[in-house]
Amino acid sequence: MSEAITIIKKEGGLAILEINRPSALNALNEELLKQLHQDLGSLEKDGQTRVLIITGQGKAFVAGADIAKMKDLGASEAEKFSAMGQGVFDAIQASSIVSIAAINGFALGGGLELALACDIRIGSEKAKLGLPEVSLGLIPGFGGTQRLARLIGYGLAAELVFSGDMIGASDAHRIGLLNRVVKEGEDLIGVCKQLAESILKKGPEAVRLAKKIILEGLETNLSKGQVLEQKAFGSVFAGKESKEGMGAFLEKRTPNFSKE
Ligand code: CO8
Repeated sequence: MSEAITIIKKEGGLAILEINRPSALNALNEELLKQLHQDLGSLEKDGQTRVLIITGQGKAFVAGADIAKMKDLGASEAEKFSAMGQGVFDAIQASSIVSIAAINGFALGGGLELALACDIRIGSEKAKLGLPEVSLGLIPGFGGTQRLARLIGYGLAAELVFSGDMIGASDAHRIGLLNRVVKEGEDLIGVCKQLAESILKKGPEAVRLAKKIILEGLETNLSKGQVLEQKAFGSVFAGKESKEGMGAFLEKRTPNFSKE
């Protein structure tokens, strides 16, 4: 039997998804993209998973879209492939599940674009990040031209996209592409799990709503974003979670959000 291209481990509200195509440095072909979409759908459906860590098997997180599979595409097929990949990554970003990219090695091209669609990026010291598409006569096609500039600003995104250069973890951290760098010898997944546990202890509805509002706010101007926040802020008062959270603080006890 052939090995699964993604492996999912569930631990309570946390799921760890490992991309398992190490012989091609986890390069994304159509099958793998479809599998990722399907995995996300099942995790959303189970109603249990609230944080998802995505990582790669072997020395790469994901080394990009599968170049061998792209080489003979025509223009309209390439456009479709771009739309398909964007659709999968949009679904990850829009999901109520908080996603953490645990970048264990190369995150290049489509691999960096996958990481950019995650809410949080934590890299090992060995991580190498970049959008090398121009070296192949291509441009990023899974959201990279859009998400990178939104995350780190136009000038830095322009340098990375136009040069196609890879950068190391400490530079990626310095420019805000990585939230944190985990030193060699330390456990990358362990660090990601600690963060996940911290998120899992908080009000699930509050976290879900905060994610939604931050993302919606990025698509609009400040005053409209503030209105979105006001409405969401009001709506949390209608739920039991805020009563439990504030009540627990005043009663000097740990909140129990699971009873909601
Ligand atoms: N696609 C297909 N196969 C790959 C890819 C890839 N992106 N990356 C690595 N591989 C394969 C290699 O061909 C090799 O296979 P084999 O053993 O059969 O020869 C195997 O993985 C191991 O790779 P290397 O021997 O090259 O390993 P090294 O450690 O020497 O080098 C690198 C590692 C530097 C990461 C190198 O593999 C590399 O440069 N890879 C390509 C990186 C790249 O250019 N990525 C961007 C791809 S384009 C893209 O992602 C566009 C996304 C948007 C698509 C929009 C749709 C139209």
